[in-house]
Amino acid sequence: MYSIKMRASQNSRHISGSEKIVTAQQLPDILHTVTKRALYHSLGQPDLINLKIQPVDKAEIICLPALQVTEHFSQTITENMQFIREKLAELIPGCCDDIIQLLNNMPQMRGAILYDVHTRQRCEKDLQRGIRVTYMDAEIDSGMLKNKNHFFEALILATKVAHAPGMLAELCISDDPDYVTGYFASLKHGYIRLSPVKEPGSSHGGRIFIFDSSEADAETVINYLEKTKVLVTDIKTDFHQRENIQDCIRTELLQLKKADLYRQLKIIETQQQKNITIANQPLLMFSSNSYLNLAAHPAVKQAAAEACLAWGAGSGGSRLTTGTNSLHVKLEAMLAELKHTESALLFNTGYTANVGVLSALADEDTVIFSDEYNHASIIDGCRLSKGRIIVYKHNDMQDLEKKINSIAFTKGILVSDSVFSMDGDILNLPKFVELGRKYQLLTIIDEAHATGVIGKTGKGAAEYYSYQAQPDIIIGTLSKALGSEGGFVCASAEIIEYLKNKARSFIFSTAQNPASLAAAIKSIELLNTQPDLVQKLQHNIRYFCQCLQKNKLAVQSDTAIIPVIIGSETAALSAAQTLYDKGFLIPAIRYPTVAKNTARLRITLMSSHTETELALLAREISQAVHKSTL
Ligand code: WAQ
Ligand code: MG
Repeated sequence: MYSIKMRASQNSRHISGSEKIVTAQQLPDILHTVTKRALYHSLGQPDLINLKIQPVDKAEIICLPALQVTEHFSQTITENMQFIREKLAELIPGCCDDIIQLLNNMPQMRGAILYDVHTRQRCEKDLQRGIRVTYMDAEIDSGMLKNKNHFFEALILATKVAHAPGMLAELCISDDPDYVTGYFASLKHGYIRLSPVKEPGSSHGGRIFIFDSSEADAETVINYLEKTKVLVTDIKTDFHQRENIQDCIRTELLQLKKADLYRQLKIIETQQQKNITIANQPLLMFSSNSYLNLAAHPAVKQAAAEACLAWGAGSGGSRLTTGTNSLHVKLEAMLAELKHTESALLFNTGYTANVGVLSALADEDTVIFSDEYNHASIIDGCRLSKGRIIVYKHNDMQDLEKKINSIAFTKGILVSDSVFSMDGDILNLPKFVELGRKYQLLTIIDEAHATGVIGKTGKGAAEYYSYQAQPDIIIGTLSKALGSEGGFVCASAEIIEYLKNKARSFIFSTAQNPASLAAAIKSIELLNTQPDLVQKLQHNIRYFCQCLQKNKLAVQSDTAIIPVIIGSETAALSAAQTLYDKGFLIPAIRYPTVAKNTARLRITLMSSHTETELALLAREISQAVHKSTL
C-alpha cells in the first residue's frame, strides 16, 4: 500500500490538501484526481503542489469502522450551538464554557486544537499550526470522488480521531466560506452533522479535539493522530458515490475561465440602437439583431405603449385557455401573409418555436436531416423529439441527398436555417425544397436572420430566390429585424391546427403580452409600407463588404451577419477587446457556439449605420485582427 499526501499552496498560503492510502494499482489514477483537485480550487491556482508518496506496510494499518452518522439540521446557528453545548455538558460538565469560548474565537490554523479537560489546557506543541491528523483513508475507492467531498473526508478524520486513546469528543466547523455544515463527533454519540454552524461567506472554522490526560498522555494521543495509519471501513455506500454538485460547478467554472470560454452578461444602459453605453462608455453597436432598428422605432414603441394601456401588461393565460386575444389573431394573419402561407401560429420565442415544432412532428419512425450548422434551438428540438437525427454537411445538398439515400426510413424531415446565424450565408432553398419534394420529406426552414433582411422587400429566403421554392414550414422570430419579442410558425392550416394540439412549448407557455404583439404588428406594417428600411440595410451590407475587401479582408455576405474568422479563442477575444477599447461593440464568438478554433468576430449591421461608420469600422477591424494574430 501507499500513502499519498497532497498539499497545494500559493505564496505559502494553504489552498487544499488531501490524504489517501491506496494500492499500487490505484496509485496512478488517484494521483491524477488529487493533482486535478490541487489545480482547480476556488481559493486560487497553486504555485506549489507538494505530493508525498510513501510505501506503507499493510501490517501497520489499523482498520476502524466508521462512526454512525446522524443529522441535526436546524433553522439557526444559535440552535446548533445550543445543541453542541448540551452534548458537551453530558460528556464533560466542567469545561463546557471554555470549549465554546475556544470554538467561537478559533484562530486560523492548519491543524486542530487539542484540549485537555483534566488540566483545562491546550496542549498542541505549535499553537499556530495545531495538530494535523494524517495517514488515513477509507477502504472504499475514494478516488472516484473527483472533487472534494467535505462530508466523506470529515467522516474519515472524525472516525480516526474518535478512536484516539483518551479522546472524548471532536467539534468541527469547516473553514470553507461556502460550506456551513459542521459536526460533533464522539465514540459514544457517533458523527452528528450540524447545519448551519456559521454564516455563509465566513472563513471562520476549525477543529477542537477534546481529550482527558488522566486516561492517556498528550504525547501518546498526538503520536496516534499524526503517525498511525488508519483505514476506515464499513462506510455506508449509499452516499460515497455522490459528488457534491456545488463543487463540480465550481470546478467547471474555473475550467471555463482557464480556457477563455467563460461568459458574462454585458449590461447595456441605453435602448437597443446603434449608439449605446456600457459602464458609461459610449459605444457603437455592431452586434444587435435589431437589423432594421425597429426596437427603437418611435411608431413601434408607441404601438407597444398604447397596447399595454389598452390591453394590460400580461396576457393572463396560455393560448388554449384564457391567453388568446384579438392581437394574437391579427398578428398571426399578418405573418401568414408575409410568408405566403395559409396560416401561422405564435410562440413565445424562436427557440420555443423550433423546439415545439420539431418535437411535435418527429416521432420514433421519423428521420430528421439537419444541417451541421443549424442553430442550437433546432438541435434542441431534434433532441427533444423521438426522431433519429442525421446531420449533413453545411449547406451541402449533394451530401444531403447521399444521406437520404443511405438509410431506410418511413417518414423524413429536412430542417435548416435559411440564414445561418454564425456564418451569415444563405441556404440553397431551391435545391433543398426540390429534394424534399423528390423524396417526400417535410421541409422546414428557420428564418430568424432572414426576415426583414433578405429578399427584395425583406420577406426572407423564398423572396430571395424569387419564389421558385416554398418550404412546407417557415419558422421565424419577432425579436430580431422586427424589433419585438416572440417566435412564429407559418404553414398550411392543417399543420398549424396540429401544432396547436401537439406542440408542448405552445400549449404550456403563457401567451405573449399585448405590448410585444402590438410592436410586432406595427413593425410588419412598416416593413410592408416603407421599402427604404430594407433597402438601406442591404446597401449597408454591400458597402461594408466592399470596405472590408479594400482592407484586405476577404469577406463576403448577403446578409446582416458578417463573420471575420480569426481561429484561436484567445486571439478572437483579444481582437474584440481592442475594438471595444476603440468604442466598437463586436462580440468574439467561440466554442461551443462555433467549432473549436474557428472563433470569430461576428459583426451585425443595422439600417441605421452610416457609410462613415462602416468605413471606419472596416479599417479598425483590419488593424485589430492583424494585432491579435501577431
Ligand atoms: N487535522 C487536523 N485539523 C485539520 C485537518 C487535519 N487533517 N484538516 C483541517 N483541519 C482543521 C483546520 O483548522 C481547518 O481550518 C478546519 O479543521 C476545518 O477544515 O458532514 O471542510 O477542511 O458535511 O475546512 C465538515 C463536514 C467539513 C460536515 C469540515 O473542514 C458534513 C471541513 P476543513
Ligand atoms: Mg477547508
